[in-house]
Amino acid sequence: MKLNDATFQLSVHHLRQLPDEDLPEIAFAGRSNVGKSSLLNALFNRKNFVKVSSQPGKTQGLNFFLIPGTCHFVDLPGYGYAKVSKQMQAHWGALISSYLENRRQLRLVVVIMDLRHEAKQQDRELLLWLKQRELPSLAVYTKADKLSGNKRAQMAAALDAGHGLNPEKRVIFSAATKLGRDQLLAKLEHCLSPS
Ligand SMILES: Nc1nc2c(ncn2[C@@H]2O[C@H](COP(=O)(O)OP(=O)(O)OP(=O)(O)O)[C@@H](O)[C@H]2O)c(=O)[nH]1
Ligand SMILES: [Mg+2]
Repeated sequence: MKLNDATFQLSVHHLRQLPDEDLPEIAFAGRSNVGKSSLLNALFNRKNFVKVSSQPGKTQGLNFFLIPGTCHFVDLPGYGYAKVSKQMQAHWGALISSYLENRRQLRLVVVIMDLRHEAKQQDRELLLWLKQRELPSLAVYTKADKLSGNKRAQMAAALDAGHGLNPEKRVIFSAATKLGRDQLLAKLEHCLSPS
């Protein structure tokens, strides 16, 4: 995957703005502020290419990044941020769910969680919702740099149990140290390869 050639393509706020190319898409979802945009920067090996903020609710709209000839990465707005108005939350929710539900090009939804937190209801609901729709998902436990080795293994096991995930189906990651980057890229490439 030629990540060095990646470019930002567009930010989608309405379904009619979705690109009509046939390229496969990989979407990155998760709670607000969990580190979705930082994970993309780590994959692209670039700082601040995707806008990151310590304030939740930074990413608005569905941001499409083009990896020429290969795929689109789609950075989704985070869910579960209470300070965004109910109306905005409803609009985002509707936009994201209709995108996930109807998008023919979608190959994989990467569901990003904070390794320091216990299994959250919203993540569980998203994973279940994806499973019911037979949409492939991959869990990533990020911010691993914030925990010691022992604690990492302990929290990862708790998240696996909380979400009923096989350790084969998730990656422990850090955008700060790039831990797990190669493993994650291998899994993304695998899902794009024709079966
Ligand atoms: N130490 C550490 N900090 C991280 C990591 N990933 C993200 N952060 C920090 O977490 C905060 C949120 O990161 P973002 O990448 O903007 O999170 P997001 O999920 O895209 O947030 P929204 O777009 O608001 O939903 C920023 O302050 C990042 O620097 C990580 O792996 N390690
Ligand atoms: Mg973001």
